[in-house]
This record gives sequence, C-alpha cells and structure tokens, in this order.
Amino acid sequence: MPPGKVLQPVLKMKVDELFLCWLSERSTQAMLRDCLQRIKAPGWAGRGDGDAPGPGSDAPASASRLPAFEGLSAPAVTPGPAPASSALPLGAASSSRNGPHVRGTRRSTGTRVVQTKKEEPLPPASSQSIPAFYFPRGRPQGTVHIDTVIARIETAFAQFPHERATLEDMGRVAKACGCPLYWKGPLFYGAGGERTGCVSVHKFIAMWRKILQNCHDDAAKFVHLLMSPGSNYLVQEDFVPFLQDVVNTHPGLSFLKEASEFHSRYITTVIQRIFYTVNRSWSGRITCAELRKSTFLQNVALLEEEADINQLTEFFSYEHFYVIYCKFWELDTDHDLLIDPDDLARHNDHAISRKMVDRIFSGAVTRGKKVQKEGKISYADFVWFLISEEDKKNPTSIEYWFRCMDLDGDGVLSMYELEYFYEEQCRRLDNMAIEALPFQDCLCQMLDLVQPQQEGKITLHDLKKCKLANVFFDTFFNIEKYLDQEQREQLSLLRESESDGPELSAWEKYAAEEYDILVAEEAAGDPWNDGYEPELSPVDPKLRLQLDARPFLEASSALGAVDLYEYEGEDGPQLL
Ligand SMILES: [Ca+2]
Ligand SMILES: [Ca+2]
Repeated sequence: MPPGKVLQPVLKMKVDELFLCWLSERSTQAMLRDCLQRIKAPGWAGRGDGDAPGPGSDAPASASRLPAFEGLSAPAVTPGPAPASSALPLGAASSSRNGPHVRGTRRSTGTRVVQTKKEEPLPPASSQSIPAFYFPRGRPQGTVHIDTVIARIETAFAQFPHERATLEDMGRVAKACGCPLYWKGPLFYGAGGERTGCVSVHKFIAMWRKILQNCHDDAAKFVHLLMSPGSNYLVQEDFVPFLQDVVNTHPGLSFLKEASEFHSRYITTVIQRIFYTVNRSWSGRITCAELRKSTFLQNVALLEEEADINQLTEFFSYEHFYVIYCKFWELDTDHDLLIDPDDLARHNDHAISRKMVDRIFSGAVTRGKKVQKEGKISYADFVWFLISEEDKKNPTSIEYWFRCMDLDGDGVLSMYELEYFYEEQCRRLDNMAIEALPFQDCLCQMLDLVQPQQEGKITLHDLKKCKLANVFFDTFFNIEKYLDQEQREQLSLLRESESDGPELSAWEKYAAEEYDILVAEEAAGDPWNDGYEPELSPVDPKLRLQLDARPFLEASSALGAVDLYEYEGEDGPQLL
C-alpha cells in the first residue's frame, strides 16, 4: 500500500498535528521555556549545574545547550560530541554521548550531563561500576559490578539440570538478575529460549552481559529484551510472549488457565491499553523514551507484589478487560469480532451521533486495514473507542476525539466543524421534544469553556488545558452525556474536575460500575446463562461468573488470534 494511504487525512497534516501535540505537552513547553530563559540570561552558556565543565573548559556553547533536550527521543540529531555508537535508543537518562565509561543514570530530566571526555576528576566509581543500573524501585542504591551479577546468575543456573533453565525456572534467574519477577518471560525469550525450550547458562550470560553493558536503565533493558533484532522500539506483537507468560503464571489469573481461548482476548486488551497509554506519539512503536516516561514498568513490577490483578487498573485488570469485552460482545451480534457503523451506533443506546460514528470509521483514529477495506473495526479498535468514550479527559482520549472532529485535518477545530456536529445534536434533541440551544449560543458557551488562545480556532492544546474537554466533546456528539451534563451545574463539574488527584479516573469509575452490573446480571440469571452449569470450584463465585458468561463460551479462536493493529510500513510479520 502506498505510503500516506492508510491514515486520513493527508500525511503532512498528521505530521503537523503530531508536532502540535508534541508542542502542547507540558514537558515540551517547560523545556522550551527553560531553554529560552537560559539563552536570555547573561552568560547562559556556562550556567547551570553540578556537572558543568570547570573554569578551564572550552566546551562549545552548543554542548551545554544539549542536555536540555534530554528526554527527547532523538538525541542523534543534536550537534555536539559524537554519540558513542550504540544500537539502543538511549534517548534520555544515561546519555549515549558519554561514551562507554561514564554511565550516569540519573533520571531527572533536569540533570545536565555535560561532556566528560576531558578526564576531569570524577567521583569514584566511573569505569569500574555501573551506578544503579537496575533496582528501579527502591532497592539499596549503589554500584553493582557486572561480575557480581554474573556470579549470582551462575549460582542460580547451577541448581538446574545441565545448567539449563526452562521457562519455569526463569523466575529464579530473574531474581538473580535483580529484575522484577515478571521479567522472567522476556528474559527467557530474549535469550532464545523458545527455540529449544530452555536456556543454557552460557547463552543467558552472554545475552545479559551485553544488556548490562549497553542498557543503563530498566526501560532500555526491557525494550532490548522484547524487541525484534535490528529495531529499537516495540510493536504490538512484541508484547505477546511476555503477556502470555503473565496469563500462565499470575495467581490473579489462575482461573483463566483452563480457558485458553480467552487468553488472546485478554492479551489483546492489555496490549491495546499499553499502546493507548504509553505510545503517546501514536506511531505504533513504543520507544525507550516513551516507556521511560510511562508507568508501565512500575506496573510490571507490581504484578509480583499484587496477587489481585484487578488492583492493577492501568493495564492488567481482568475486570476492566471483562467489561470491554462484554460491551463489544453486545454489539458484535454475529460474533466475527468485527463491528460495522450500525453495530457501533447501538453502543449505549445510540448515545453517540451518527456523524461521529462515521468519523470513527473514517480512518482518523483507527489503523486496522479492515476499516478501509470493509468498513469494519476490530475488537482492538473498540478498546480504544470505549476508553476514549468513557474517559474524555485523558490525553489520548482528547487526541482521539480531536482527530475525529478535525474534519479537514488542519490541526484546529474551526467553527464549521463544530457546527457540522452540533447540527445532528439539535436534530436529535428536536426529536426528543427538547429545545436545543441555537448554535451561536452553544458556541459562546463552548468558547467560554475552552478559552482558546486564538479566537475562533480550538487547538488540541486548548482542549488539554481547559479541564472540561469531556463537556466540550459530549456537547457535540454524545446526546445522553450532554443532557446529563446540562442537568448539573458547571460549577459542580468544575469541582469534580479539580478534585482529580488520587481519585479514580472516569474510566476506572465506569469500569467498576459496569463490572458490578454485569456480575449482577449474571447472578440474576441473565438469559446468557442458559443451560450451562459450571463445575463448582473453589474459585470466587465472581470469577466463576466470569467464565460463565456466554462471550467466553463462544469465543472460538485460540491463542494465535491475538488481535493487533497493523501498522503501515511495518516490516515484521503482521498478525491478523
Ligand atoms: Ca460482527
Ligand atoms: Ca479543522
């Protein structure tokens, strides 16, 4: 397929939009402001930080400017000292500019690592050890010698027959490596374990030594373990073996063990949630920098500590999966795992306008080729839709709906685009014998709410800033939520939006409520439950209900069918 065909509208507009999106991120702005201030400040070139070159330094001004860009994913484009060669995207923390001997792994983006090739006296522990290259979550800090780690790994392997570890043994190896337990799958597959079913001590140590030498933080290591050779990012299928191991071994999913046909559904859901949250660039490729900025690895580490997987609401919750899947199942009446615009329109009792449903199928926010070919979206697409629909405040959701509303793809919502969507809302209100606000009045309200920087043009940045993006979006395409909002005062909406902090997100609230409803429906003998008597088992009745539900009995395909997006221009094998 020729480039530019899949994503609508045209590529340039997308690029502009992504640029705007990047530009509107708070961290970007903070960085730019910081740069500007330092440029303005007298004598800015020498200013700055503990690691600054000494008075005798003749480091060029550009070098001291470089560190401000740490955290961006493309350090290679900046001028300055030649990067040490490394295939790994060490975009942030442990700057690849520093050469192999100095591995500062401080994470703070404010840390300015200035070139150190002048052999200035450094604190001890530069070349012989690697400061804090793992133990990301509060283990004793300090330097760990590679050989010490290798010795620990050798000891672990000595317990296994012929010093070969199977996947079951990898938990102990992961611990010897100092990694969270659920890195065991990636460690096993990263060392080529899937080919022979086991990993020899030599092979493993060669692999891990290389990683220790090249990857200086958890994000880099994790990407290196999962990625396919030659790339430096993660695509969706890279997560499958890791998640399959979680499904097979996490105590909170043990009830799923026998129901292998649902493994792929759960895995699909988790992968979509990972990309939804972590892949902020919408590229379909998770880089080290994106992984590092996210909370994903903390969640992976929590898998070890939290036996109740439903507590991990960001990615792994089974209950969340259950809700999404059941919602899809209701719409997908013929159960071919695809839905068309008519199916989606039935979501939530036709709450979403037809114009918006059609936009979702336009390719603005989906990537599956089915959308283009057959006018259908997959379960993976539905995961994105449902989370965006129920939580219109998270950044991906705002981008999702912004893309849908930006009909001409010019990166702003103009008045004619708002009117296009509002027209249908008016018509529907009319049908319900409710008097709709004239467009001009509605527009005034919305402009008042969003307060765009430029008159008459609403940008992604404006919406992200305004804190009531949900009200804005629902006004234009969700009749039910719009009416619901109308009944509440704006003040109370604001109060809600301000008390966000540690509170549950709109998505988490929705998922919890819906889960309870679904369970109650099951318990009340929903027609779904006909004729199937599950074996009584020691599992929590709730869990039994989960297995009991019809979607889970009728799902046909097994593991191979993990439903993943295809990305244009991707070289690797494409699933489904
Ligand atoms: Ca269908
Ligand atoms: Ca536009």
